[in-house]
Amino acid sequence: MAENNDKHPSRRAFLAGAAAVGTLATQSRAQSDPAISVQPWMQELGDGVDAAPYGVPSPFEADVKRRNVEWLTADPVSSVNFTPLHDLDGIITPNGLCFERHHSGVARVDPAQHRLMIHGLVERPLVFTMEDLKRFPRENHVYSLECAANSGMEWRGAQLNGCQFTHGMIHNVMYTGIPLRLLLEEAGVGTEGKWLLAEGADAAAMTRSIPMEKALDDCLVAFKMNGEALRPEQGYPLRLVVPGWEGNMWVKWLRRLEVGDQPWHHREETSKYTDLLEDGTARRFTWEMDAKSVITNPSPQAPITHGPGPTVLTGLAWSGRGTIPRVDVTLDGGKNWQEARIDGPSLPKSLHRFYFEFDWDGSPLLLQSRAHDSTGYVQPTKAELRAFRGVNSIYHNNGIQTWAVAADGSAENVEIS
Ligand SMILES: Nc1nc2c(c(=O)[nH]1)N[C@H]1C(S)=C(S)[C@@H](COP(=O)(O)O)O[C@H]1N2
Ligand SMILES: [Mo]
Repeated sequence: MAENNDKHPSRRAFLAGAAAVGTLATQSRAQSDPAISVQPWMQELGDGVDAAPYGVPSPFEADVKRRNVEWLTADPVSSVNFTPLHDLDGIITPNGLCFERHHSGVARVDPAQHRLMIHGLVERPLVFTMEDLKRFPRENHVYSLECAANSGMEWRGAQLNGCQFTHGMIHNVMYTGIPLRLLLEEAGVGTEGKWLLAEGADAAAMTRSIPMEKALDDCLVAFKMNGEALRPEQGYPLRLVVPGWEGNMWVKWLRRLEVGDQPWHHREETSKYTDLLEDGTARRFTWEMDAKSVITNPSPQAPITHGPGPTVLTGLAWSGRGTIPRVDVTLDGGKNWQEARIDGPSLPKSLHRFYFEFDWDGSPLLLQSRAHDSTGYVQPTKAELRAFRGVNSIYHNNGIQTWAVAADGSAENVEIS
């Protein structure tokens, strides 16, 4: 395949290739493709307005859906499903496709009966209704939520065949919410208030300790996602948004915030979401999500079906510490790296979309992507990660992913480094 060193080699190659598409396939279609004739849908009227007062995707897109891996968990009420990253483009995850992770199912909360309590080491314990909350100034921010267990099944080697399953515990949403700082100030947080316990109104009453510095920095108490009310699966009517930090801390169905002077050391920050190292000690409070990326097309669920010639490679990159100024891509398992083209908004702690257009010669490929974040951190190989972390971890796997593409265009999850 073509390799050269100018800054956007892929673009020139692609434009040359685009002409080839024009002369071969698309031109012969102009002579003989029966599908250019008048189709049934041109010969009858379609549905009127209001056929679907809340719109749904085309029936031809029925395969675009969240999926779970049945053997992973014993029961769907304490389980996870995965965002179909290979079917999406741009950076925003549609609400109905955001992966779900519940410890005790989706709480059925009546917003009129929902309350948010702030208590503990505060001057004035407060209880807010949803109506009260909507009188505070709001902000809109796009943030990605990644479960710390994303790619966890891949620690010891390649396992699940598809980026939906290896990387799909992530979604990227525009939240509308109230800065948590404003609510804490309203309650009067003094200097002795160093930690915050957030609790959900689900049957698990899931709780996490959050340092006050973060709570006062960029956390939101959100009630809308991508413009509409939070979906029940995502914490309707209220969820905590903890930008850049592991998904577990983003407490859904948020009902209680207790201010304290030390962390609570509950289940989700002790036996779960800590990383056991080779020497028997465990890393704790690994809140910030490290920079990571994945190629979403081609990938095992999205093989190359058009044969050799112009090919669009695309993927996602993100960092819990800032933006992604650069993504590198290799077609040959890391021998040669080229810079991908980042397209669309580059927002801190949000997904970034990258593209790499190339002329596929039909030979087998080993595809990888490597993210650089705005702090200068570079996404490690799996070997580099294991050298530091061993093989006992489940959480915080941000190693470089490899897809092997065969000559027939099919793709498979493999590990080479
Ligand atoms: N109340 C409550 N909040 C919760 C959970 C939960 O089970 N109950 N799951 C957590 C975990 S482990 C993750 S990764 C994210 C998942 O958010 P999502 O379901 O919107 O994808 O929510 C977090 N917040
Ligand atoms: Mo999670």
